[in-house]
Amino acid sequence: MSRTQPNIIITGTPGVGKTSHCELLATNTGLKHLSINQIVKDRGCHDGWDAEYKSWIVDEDKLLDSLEAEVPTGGYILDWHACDLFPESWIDLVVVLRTESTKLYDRLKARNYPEKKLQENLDSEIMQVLLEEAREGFDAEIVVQLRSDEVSDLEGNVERIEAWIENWKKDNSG
Ligand code: DAT
Repeated sequence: MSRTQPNIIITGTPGVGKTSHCELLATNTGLKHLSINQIVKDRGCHDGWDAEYKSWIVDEDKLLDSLEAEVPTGGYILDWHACDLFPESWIDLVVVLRTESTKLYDRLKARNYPEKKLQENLDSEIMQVLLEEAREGFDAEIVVQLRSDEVSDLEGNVERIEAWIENWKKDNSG
């Protein structure tokens, strides 16, 4: 399906700043912020609650079925700590946010993450698991890695993505 507006995934380890980036980007561009966490919860795309990890056990088939009618039409910012389940044909840009581990530790600690979940997420960031997942799932030219250590990074990243969107629209008009 051809789109008049692009679809963008903003991904990365929990705490790197996905929500903050998506909200600012949605405000500045009018693209719609889709919090996949919220959708999983609101639309029941899960097999229950994992009490140890304090997170939903996602049913990926249900989730994709639920997104199929809206996302391929374009204009969405998908906000999630995974990206390889989304069909390549839906996606125009994958942004992987990265945060220095001591800063990420502080952000997750402030969220009262259980110790095991906190450590696993820190390891995942250090091992750049999400970056590898993005590179395996999508063409190298649509995957970008951006730093999200400081508030000024957030502002700069959003400006950069806005410029990318304008270019995409020019390249894909008519
Ligand atoms: P995520 O959606 O990836 O879990 P978030 O947007 O909720 O992350 O951000 C987690 C916390 O870190 C929140 O208190 C805002 C803060 N934060 C996010 N990006 C930041 C940045 N680039 N610089 C400083 N703080 C940031």
